[in-house]
Amino acid sequence: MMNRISLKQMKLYGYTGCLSEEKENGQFFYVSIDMFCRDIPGALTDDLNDTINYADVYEIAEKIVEKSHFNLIEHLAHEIGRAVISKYDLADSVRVLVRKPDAPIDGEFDAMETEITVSRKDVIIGFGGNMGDREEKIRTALDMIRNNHALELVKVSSLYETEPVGYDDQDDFLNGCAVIRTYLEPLEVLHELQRIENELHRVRTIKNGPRTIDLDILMIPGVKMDTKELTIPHPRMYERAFVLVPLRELGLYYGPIPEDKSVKPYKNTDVV
Ligand code: PH2
Ligand code: MG
Ligand code: MG
Repeated sequence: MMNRISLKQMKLYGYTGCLSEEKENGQFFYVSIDMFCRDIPGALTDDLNDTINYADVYEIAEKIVEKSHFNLIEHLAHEIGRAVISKYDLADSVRVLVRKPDAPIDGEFDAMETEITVSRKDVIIGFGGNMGDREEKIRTALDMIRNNHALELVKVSSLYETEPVGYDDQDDFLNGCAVIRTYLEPLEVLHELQRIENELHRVRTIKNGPRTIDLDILMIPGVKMDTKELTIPHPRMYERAFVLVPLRELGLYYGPIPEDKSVKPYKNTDVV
């Protein structure tokens, strides 16, 4: 069950609209925000620090509406939702309604209106590497995820020593998987993970060959996609024991596990 904190029909002056006249003269917008939270500790403690202060949310919305000159009310609503959810970890999803009662259109109407929701999702990732100090690379990559304001590292499996898959003539890998919670879109998460790989000086010369660190999106509950840049679920995950064994440990996989390559618990279990 979800709890909710809402701001209803804030009357704010802004400059969003496709017509140049709208961008120049501006008009009134009515903005409503619903913040859905699994838990609002302040409901129990009666402490303002244990909730989302709606006065602060009002200011965020006011600033964005007054300063922006977007074309679309959808984008305006999305920017407000993003700003709010990124500031308040307590919010699992944020729904933003933007109404434009004076849209410059001939005819009679109550208002033009849009509703946009941004929400947090779990992103399940696999990680691994087989070059240099493997433990150190994994520890650093996980710390970089922890320190990223948009990503919350929720759970990490233990590490496994695994035989290489796809290209045999290389050292064994250290592998594991983790759950990240984030309001970012899948492609944005991918880009964050790639940035971390690059910062750790990832080198990769051959397909499936040696690498310092590999961070792959495995699955996102409720999300299926297949683009040039990103396929979810990961297209080869069900053939790979080095992915499935740590997933099973986290209670995220219950199916069969291929036995062609060995996957052994790693000696040092308190790395992560
Ligand atoms: N990654 C690959 C190819 N093969 N084998 C193991 N054991 N572990 C990996 O992480 C791995 C692999 C491509 O990403
Ligand atoms: Mg990979
Ligand atoms: Mg990869």
